[in-house]
Amino acid sequence: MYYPEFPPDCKSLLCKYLSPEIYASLKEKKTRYGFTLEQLIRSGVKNVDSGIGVYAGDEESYELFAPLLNPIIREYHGFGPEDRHISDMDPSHLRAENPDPEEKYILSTRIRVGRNLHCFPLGPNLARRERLIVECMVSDALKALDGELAGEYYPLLGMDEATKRQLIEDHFLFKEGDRFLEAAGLNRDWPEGRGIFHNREKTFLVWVNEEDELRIISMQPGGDIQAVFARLAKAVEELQKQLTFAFSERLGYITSCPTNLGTAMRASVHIKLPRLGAKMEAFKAITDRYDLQIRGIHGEHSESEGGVYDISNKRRLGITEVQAVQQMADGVVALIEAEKKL
Ligand code: ADP
Ligand code: DAR
Repeated sequence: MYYPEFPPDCKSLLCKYLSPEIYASLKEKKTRYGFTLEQLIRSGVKNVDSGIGVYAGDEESYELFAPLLNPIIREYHGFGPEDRHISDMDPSHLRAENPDPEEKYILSTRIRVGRNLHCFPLGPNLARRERLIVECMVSDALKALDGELAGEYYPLLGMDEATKRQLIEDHFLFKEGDRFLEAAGLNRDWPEGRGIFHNREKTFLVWVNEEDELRIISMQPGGDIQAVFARLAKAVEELQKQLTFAFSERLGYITSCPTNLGTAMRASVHIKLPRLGAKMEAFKAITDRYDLQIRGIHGEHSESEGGVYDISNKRRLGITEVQAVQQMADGVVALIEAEKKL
């Protein structure tokens, strides 16, 4: 293994922080689950247009490869090695009235958290058998849920193409892993061991073995952010009775990509803002003020369509779940006010 060659215009945090000295100090190291530096950086070495470029293979990666990962975490989250994550998923601490009760702007609200099983490797380092055991444990825990959360688990293996395409088009199911996830080893043995659980109304869903071992999702049409968060908090509380999630006092919930550490939460709305969309400078001034991301309506690397944007929290680590949702809700109020003025 040799020090990777990055092109001069490489902008990933990997090429910014992987100095030859850090590379030399880490290149022979291996975690208890056998994960190496070469595996950690493979995605960013193969995809030099990555934003970050690394995916962890287990909880231990974040300590063993800290000389590389801590500067990346500091730059992305503004979170230093001495900082400690605090979690708060108590819905009574959230003040998020529906910003759009007449449903003129907000098409839908979605809040998700990533989770991985304690004592298992993360996705990039899961052996085939381990991934099937994770699928079995998680789907068993999901089948035990009752009331509003009760539903069915649908393995991706054997799912007919039309159903899969419709679920993706309707924003319920994940797309097959992109080249970044491919290079990280997250698409190995695809589609075996992957699947989606959802209740009848498709307001509570869980992705199994996509980028993380669980993506726990609460979503519904309209802007009732409070109800979406309350459902998610209840679901996580119920699942935590049956499953132990990878969690660190320092970094919060452990995820394969460092951008998802801490709350591992994305709280988003799909919102119609055609006038603001024609004034991107003003649009970005508001989203910057509330630390929000503007994205397309089919998730990462997608475009907005028909003046509809995906607005979500940018920060996930060093703020609590309630603060992340509060920031998104307050930002959406400001965006709707600005759209009305235009
Ligand atoms: P994640 O951040 O959980 O990886 P993405 O942001 O990539 O998820 O989006 C995954 C899917 O969820 C995409 O189809 C996206 O359109 C959909 N999605 C995200 N936010 C919303 C929302 N507020 N309403 C409906 N669908 C959404
Ligand atoms: N393409 C990778 C992913 C960064 C964040 N998105 C995730 N984790 N889905 C990159 O390094 O740009």
